[in-house]
Amino acid sequence: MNVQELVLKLNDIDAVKLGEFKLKSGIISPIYIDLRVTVSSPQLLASIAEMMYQKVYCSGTAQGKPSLVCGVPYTALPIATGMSIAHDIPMVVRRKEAKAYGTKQLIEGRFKEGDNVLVVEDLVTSGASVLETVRDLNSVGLTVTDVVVLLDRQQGARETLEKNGLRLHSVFTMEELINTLIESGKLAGKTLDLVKAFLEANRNVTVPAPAPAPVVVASNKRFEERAKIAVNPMATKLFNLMASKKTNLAVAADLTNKQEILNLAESIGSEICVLKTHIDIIEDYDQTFISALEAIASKHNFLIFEDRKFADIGNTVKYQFENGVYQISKWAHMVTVHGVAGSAIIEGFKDGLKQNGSGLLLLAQMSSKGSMCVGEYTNQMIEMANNNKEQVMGLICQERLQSMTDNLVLMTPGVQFNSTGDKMGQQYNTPEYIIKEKNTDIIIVGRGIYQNSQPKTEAIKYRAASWNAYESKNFN
Ligand code: 5BU
Repeated sequence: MNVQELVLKLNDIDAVKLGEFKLKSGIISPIYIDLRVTVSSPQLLASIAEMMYQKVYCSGTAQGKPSLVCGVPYTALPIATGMSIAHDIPMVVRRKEAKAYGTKQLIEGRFKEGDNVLVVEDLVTSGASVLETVRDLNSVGLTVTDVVVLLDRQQGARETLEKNGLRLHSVFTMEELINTLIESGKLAGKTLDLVKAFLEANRNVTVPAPAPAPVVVASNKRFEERAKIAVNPMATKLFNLMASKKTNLAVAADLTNKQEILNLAESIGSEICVLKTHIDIIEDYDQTFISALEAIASKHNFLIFEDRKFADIGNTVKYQFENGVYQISKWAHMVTVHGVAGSAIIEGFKDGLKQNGSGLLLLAQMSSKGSMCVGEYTNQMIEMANNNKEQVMGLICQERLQSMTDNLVLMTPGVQFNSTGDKMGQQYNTPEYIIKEKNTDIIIVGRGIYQNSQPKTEAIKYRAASWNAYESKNFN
């Protein structure tokens, strides 16, 4: 099959669409090539994979056969698979988002450092997506020299990739596609004028460098230093408290009777920096509980964290925070907030936070199986924290990502020495793993401590494990 025949076949299966389409870059285009439909035409798909392979290895520019081909979900994945099977080249797959749990691989498949990978994409516009793929492949030690696409939309990709040391091979360009459609009478008149004008206007789209890969990195500053950088006053207070008391253990006091919680607080208070409550699970709650808990908190020098997980519109969370039976803003030093309602939710807390100089903890990641707080959602929560430093004191997360700045306190639930999980989706990691490998600041332990027959002895063990993990890190 030659290129003209291929283009006409693609047109026949409706892969070429004319109209008004928003591209990933935000640009509105009068022509859109949707190669996803090729999965319905297996013969054509096989030919496409072969033509792309030939383009790279018969042009003489590529350096030998690659060790691996890399498919990017979704459209290019079947193409890369076809190439991999036909030429017996193993494949790796670049996930769109790293999984939050399990093996947490960004690149799936077996490979070794230094392997050369041929990146297979369906089409390129500006080259931004390809650069993201290459970045992720490089981050695990793989090298990329050649990129093959079926279609080059000729909007700057070739130049951008060249600047990044990458050779672009394309089976056909947008110009060739359009010429074939014109010659066969499938594109004419006003639509043709629109397409031509669009291509001319968007010839060179410059691409900003892709954002850094989401890697887990350690902070090189001690809590004392971070207390000085923190903007929210409660973040400063907590960093200083941890540094002076030498504990980064928080306990989740998920008991349903107020006296049981007070007993627990009294017994473990000397070991912790924070006591976390779910105030609405207490069956015999009344205001005396708060004053009793506050007295224990000031005696043992720990802060009170109400894990309310606010998630409504600003106006409603204002009521939920300041009013009702619990009047949380009056006593909680920190509360958790979901981002599903958008960043305007922060407005609902502004008055209440002033009462106590307290802070918000945004839920960037959760410990439960199948949590949807991953990928772009997590990034948005980090951004929300960075844009609201006065109100936001930290994040609830499972790992310290590069974009999490040192002013934020990072707290991690889902911690136990001896269990991998419960029957209701909770997943556990050890204190050492969370503090040393995942680089967060505070472990939150619930059942691991309050269900133990000796909560105090157990709290001492958790405290030692997480503090020693913190002390064993490298600081400036
Ligand atoms: P556990 O008994 O250690 O599993 O208790 C963990 C506590 O942390 C419990 O109060 C949860 O509500 C809380 N939690 C959590 O487990 N996972 C999360 O992602 C968030 C909070 Br956010």
